Amino acid sequence: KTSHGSGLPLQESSRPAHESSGLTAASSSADSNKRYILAMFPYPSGHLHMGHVRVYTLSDCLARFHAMNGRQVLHPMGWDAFGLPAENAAIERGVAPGEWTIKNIEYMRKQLQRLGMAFDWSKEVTTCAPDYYRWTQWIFLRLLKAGLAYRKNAVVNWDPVDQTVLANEQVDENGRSWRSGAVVEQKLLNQWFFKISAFSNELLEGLDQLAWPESVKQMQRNWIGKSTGASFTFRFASSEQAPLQVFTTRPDTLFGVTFVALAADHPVTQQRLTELGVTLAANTQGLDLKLNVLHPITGKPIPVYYGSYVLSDYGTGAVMGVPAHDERDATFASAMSLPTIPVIIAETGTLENSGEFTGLPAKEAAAAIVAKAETTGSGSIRTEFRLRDWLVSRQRYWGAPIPVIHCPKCEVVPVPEHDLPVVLPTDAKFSGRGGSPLKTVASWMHVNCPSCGGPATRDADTMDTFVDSSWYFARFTDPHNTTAPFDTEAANKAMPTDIYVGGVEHAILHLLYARFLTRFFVKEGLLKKEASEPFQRLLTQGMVQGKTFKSAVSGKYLLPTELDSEQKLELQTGVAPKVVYEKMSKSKYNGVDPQTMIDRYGADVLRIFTLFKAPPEMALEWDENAIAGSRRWVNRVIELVETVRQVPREGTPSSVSDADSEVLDQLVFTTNATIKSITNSFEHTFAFNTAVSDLMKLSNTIKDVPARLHTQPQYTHAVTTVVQLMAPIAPVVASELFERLSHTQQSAASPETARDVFSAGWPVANDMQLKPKTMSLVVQIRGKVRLTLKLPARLVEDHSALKSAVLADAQVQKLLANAKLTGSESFVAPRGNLIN
Ligand code: ANZ
Ligand code: ZN
Repeated sequence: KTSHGSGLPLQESSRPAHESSGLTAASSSADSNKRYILAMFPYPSGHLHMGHVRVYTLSDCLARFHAMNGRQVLHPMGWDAFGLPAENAAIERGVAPGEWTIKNIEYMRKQLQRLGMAFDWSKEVTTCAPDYYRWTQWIFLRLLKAGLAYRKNAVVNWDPVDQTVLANEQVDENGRSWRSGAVVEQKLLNQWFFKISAFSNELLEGLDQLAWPESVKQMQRNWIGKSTGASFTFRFASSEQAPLQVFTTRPDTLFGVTFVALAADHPVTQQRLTELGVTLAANTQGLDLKLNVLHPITGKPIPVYYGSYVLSDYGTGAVMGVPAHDERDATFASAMSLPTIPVIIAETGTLENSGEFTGLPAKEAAAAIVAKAETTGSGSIRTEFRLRDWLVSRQRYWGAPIPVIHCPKCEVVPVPEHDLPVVLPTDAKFSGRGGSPLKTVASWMHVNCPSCGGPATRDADTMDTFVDSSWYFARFTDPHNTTAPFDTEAANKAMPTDIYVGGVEHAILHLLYARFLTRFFVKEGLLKKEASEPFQRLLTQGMVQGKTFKSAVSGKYLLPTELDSEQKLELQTGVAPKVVYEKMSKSKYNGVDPQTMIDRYGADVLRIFTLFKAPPEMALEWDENAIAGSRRWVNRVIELVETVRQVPREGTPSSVSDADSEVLDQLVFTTNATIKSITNSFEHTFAFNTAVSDLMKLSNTIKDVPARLHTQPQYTHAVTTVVQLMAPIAPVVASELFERLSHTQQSAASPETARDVFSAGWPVANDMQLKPKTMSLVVQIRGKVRLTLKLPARLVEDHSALKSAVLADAQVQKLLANAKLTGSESFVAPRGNLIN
């Protein structure tokens, strides 16, 4: 079947691989038997890239493995279909974003099918479809009702070229937009936020129980950023004005405070600027606000400043300045000519200049100072989180419209649930400038207020596409529900996902947002508590890197046409180029198109190579020359199957010699050991690269079995096992070969019991046969290898019996004829253990 692109001389298989996987033929419906295997769904950019091939090969292998083990597998696929590129295509080429997206989806779906991916396409979801984003909007309204969606004026990163708000992580360290490269400006806009900060602690503590890479958990912890410290109250000396609260992680330095600094939008800053009649310039580092507050313990007057280094949305937007022990405070103090009071002696770590606390070790002093302040109501222990609320408004067209209406009388009015979805109009104008394109569609913008019936307008912004991808895994459990985002019972059965496979670039935001919405669902009673963490186990696949050639002379990236035919020399200079592996990109001429690879080698070989070349978490250096090895292995397995098919069909196995039975014992041992190790790789370690190499080794062992033994059941069992074990990795080849085997009498794959390789089940290792019956013992005498003895393997456990057996051997006795044994001779057993 050419559509599988296996490129191998195989007969047509009766069923396409993605249908014959048996993924729906689960043997039990017990919850513990379910496996929800999810790969991060792709953005439909146009065609698959190598990263997609890698991630979906991983999830597909896992899904097929678990299905073969009789588990109820959910392995769905969908499309993260809203987002900027569709809109840019509209701007640049005048194609409607919806049309562009659908066309890409059609093409990429075909590509995935050609790769032999066993996705359950009946569960496909597309986030830009109204029947999906209807529920994204519904979730927005639930958050709004729960007080977890709110609007506020916020300083946002504004890309003056793309005319859009950027997330912090879309601004590089030089303050430029990741996309347009423009210098990002600060702008004040009224925006919608999701109150993820209300879940800071839960999101932090939930990490501990997860089987995720430690590095990813640490990134999340840092992002959430828990700080423990204290809050102190600095009262105003002269007025009844509300006192200043500061947050500090260093209460031990309280006696070293020489000023308090406030953020620009702190109410006290704003009020004083008005009173003083001054405005802040963008480069004002600090300003004396000509106010004093009182030290919470000593009552000493402390001056209050505006400080540009104080963040408005962290802690209380106010800092107690301790120039002696904090660098930023020191810089500020020297710029403002403020004094410095050292309070901790560097050598001893004890306090000085700190009244009754002088002499205490800093740690003790911190607790004592907070306790003292507590007695006068001017301080307490406090925890702060760095995690900011999630800004979800986007001044973009291709996203889920924010389902609220702005009424001059009633203000913000939620769109009534029965009016959902708020469908995107198809006649928006795209210029790429001037804010939200939805504003250009007057007929869509103007509506009657659902509350008072008067004239009102829709919210012209759409939601961040991260909202769409923060709940798709729940929708997959019940994708066609028209009355709810998902049925609670259905979701409770399938959730949480057991294995989530995806790129480490989503280690922070996507995973955090998804964890947040999941916890919200639990809070709303839409999901059971046990599903609070949506992703139990995370497998982050490494990047696929391309081979780049850099000129050793100019340092420029070289095109293949700039190299000689063997890619050894740069044509122009005659000098060997530098070869490095780097992230695939157009500018580096190192991209590899999966489609070309499928056409050239077939999907199965591509899958095998992807798994074999590197452990899943590591970078994969794409080297087309190395693919030949994977192809050779597939051909070898085909040959092995032929050896089984060609044996005469009649006759019971004739009796075998001792030497032959030893070969068969060894074969049985290797077969069982391979089942065991591959099962372990698939189930626990995800070491797919070693799984493939173990299978290659077993194939080699089988190849060495002499032809006279090809009729033996141990032989056909070994060959059949290779085919079964390779099925999750190379489904098309395995299906075909299994079918061929089932037509031979000797095969363990009896046609009555097994329809195809995927319903035949996963091979089970026979523990009894996991130990070889015989072993090879290398005998050295005075450091020289003299001979190899075959002895019963059980002797390994009985050293003195082993020694006697060796000494009893006729050849050994001959060799030792003239020797006098001292009793300290060494015996080297098969696995290297030394026996004296
Ligand atoms: C006094 C002090 C003395 C501080 C010292 C540090 C060292 P983390 O660990 O990140 O939580 N701070 C508090 N609010 C701030 C704001 N809105 N903008 C800028 N800085 C702020 O940092 C907590 C520390 O950062 C606090 O502890 C405070 O300075 C400062 F030797 O208080 B510290
Ligand atoms: Zn109204």
